[in-house]
Amino acid sequence: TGELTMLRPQDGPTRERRSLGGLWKFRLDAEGAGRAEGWWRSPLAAAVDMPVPASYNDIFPDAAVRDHVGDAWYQTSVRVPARWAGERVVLRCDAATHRATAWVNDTKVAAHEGGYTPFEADVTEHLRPGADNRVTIVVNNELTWESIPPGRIEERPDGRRVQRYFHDFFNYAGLHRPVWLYTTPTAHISDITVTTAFEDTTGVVGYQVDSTGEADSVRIALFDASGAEVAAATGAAGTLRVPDVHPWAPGDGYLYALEATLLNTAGDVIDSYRQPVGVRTVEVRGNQFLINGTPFYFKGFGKHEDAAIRGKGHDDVLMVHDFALLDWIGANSFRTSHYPYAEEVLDYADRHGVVVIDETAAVGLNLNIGGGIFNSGERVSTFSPDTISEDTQRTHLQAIRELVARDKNHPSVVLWSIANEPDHVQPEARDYFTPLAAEARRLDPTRPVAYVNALLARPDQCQVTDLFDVVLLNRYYGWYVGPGDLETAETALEAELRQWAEQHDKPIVITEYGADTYPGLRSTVPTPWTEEYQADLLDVYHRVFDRIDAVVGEQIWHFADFATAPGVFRVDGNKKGIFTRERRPKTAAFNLRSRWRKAD
Ligand code: BDP
Repeated sequence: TGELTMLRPQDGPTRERRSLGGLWKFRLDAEGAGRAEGWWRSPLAAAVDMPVPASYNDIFPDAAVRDHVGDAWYQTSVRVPARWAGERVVLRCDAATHRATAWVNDTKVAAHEGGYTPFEADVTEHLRPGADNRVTIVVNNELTWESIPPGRIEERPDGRRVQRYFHDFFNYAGLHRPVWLYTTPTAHISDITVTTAFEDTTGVVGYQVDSTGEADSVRIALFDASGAEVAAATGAAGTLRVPDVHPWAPGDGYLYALEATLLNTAGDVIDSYRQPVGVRTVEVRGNQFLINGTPFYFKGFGKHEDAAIRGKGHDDVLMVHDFALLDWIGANSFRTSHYPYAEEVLDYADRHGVVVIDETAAVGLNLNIGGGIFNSGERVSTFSPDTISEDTQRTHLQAIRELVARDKNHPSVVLWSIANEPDHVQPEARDYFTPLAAEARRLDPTRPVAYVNALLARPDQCQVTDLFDVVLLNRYYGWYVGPGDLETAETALEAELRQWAEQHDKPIVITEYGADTYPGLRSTVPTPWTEEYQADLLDVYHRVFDRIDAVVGEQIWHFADFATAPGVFRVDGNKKGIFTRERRPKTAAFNLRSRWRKAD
């Protein structure tokens, strides 16, 4: 504890939030002039309006904005109430992709690496309550061998810099999630950690409250969903017992609220924070995945934060609609492929009993997928001092720390996925992943840890499976392997899954399988890209899954069509969605709905 504190801003008796959402001034800076010239020191010149939150790429009909590589400046002017004087004031950015530096007026207050986790800075000394203040954030979207995800920048003969990357979704950038100013008292609660267990029908809630500054005592109260107090305690760490507890369970997002109050010697309230708590357990036993001691079967999708125009910008409209579609189709879970999603999404999953596999942004750590680097046929070593190296590993470790620090209290999160389809065949993979898996376990002993295995590695070739608790497999028989031939796909898939089940006594979740499908394209005979082919392929996989006990989940690739970098394999993006990018169903959606909604 105390390593990274990421308590979400909230309103309360001792705290106040101000969202900085809206239109900011915006300016691209491919040459990097702004840092040298000190653009934060004055109103941003030659700026356009840019909505926050949103990706900036698709807002203008302009390839220079869409394909920009380098710095992009955001600036807003803000007045906060004069009564904020005397409070501690914090600037928090929920996500700036992929890295950012922030200034309040003339002072640099924060710098952060990683595009999908929050950062914040105490700006009490720099923000003048009641007056005008400039908040400037420069966001940089470059992907390198040291970033997570990795990438490399190529220079064209005309001097243009082009970003290349090894993952299959568009490199959207910008201020993707809310930016906040918020207050806390000077002495304040800085972090809360909650763990939950059962003793028969009693819920056991372990808690730890970290605080900074002078405070005499901590009072804890736990309220049920009706607001009735069901348990209380004093002290910064301890255990609460809830007789006849209402568990959090898939499909039943029951939440308690743990209220932590800091008190001074006179018994006055100094700070107060409410942390939602779902009482549930997660356990891997043999080849089963147990939630609250009951075998759980994952039904759902790999998703993306992706939509027309706004790109990866968080949007409550889209979020609620996507969850409604998950419910409509009978899904009970999803994976946050391939990066941590907005905290709003996890809150929603908590409240609605949707199960989440929570993934870091470590995607594309494999230089030999798709015929070598950028289909050149060139074989490269993924792990080397010049490619994925100790520097990458250091960034990756930090990404895991930030993910766990941010998401540890979400009952919906049942499994950490620390990477998607890394190179796990080269022997160096073991050295690379051993410390990462160990750190994830050290940070959170309450959840299993996994990584996602790509189609190239059979169980006897993979170097790292034994480091993890659950086998997550992405498989594309009938698509990348043997397109059009579903008979062979069925035999090959079954043979491989049986091999996994024999060699590892672990639960298997198929975290990707599917087929690109152009909506409206139909055929009477098996034809890749048609709606029928997608539906038939999924049926084949489902028949196989149903025959293998160790398979405890199916998450289709993908929930909805999404944007990618251009390529001959992509038709205006990846079309493996069961829904189009506008969230219209393809034929397979109805088959899935009847499979997933029928009583278990
Ligand atoms: C898998 C990746 C995923 C891709 C998918 C595909 O994990 O990000 O979008 O393939 O090719 O290898 O559709």
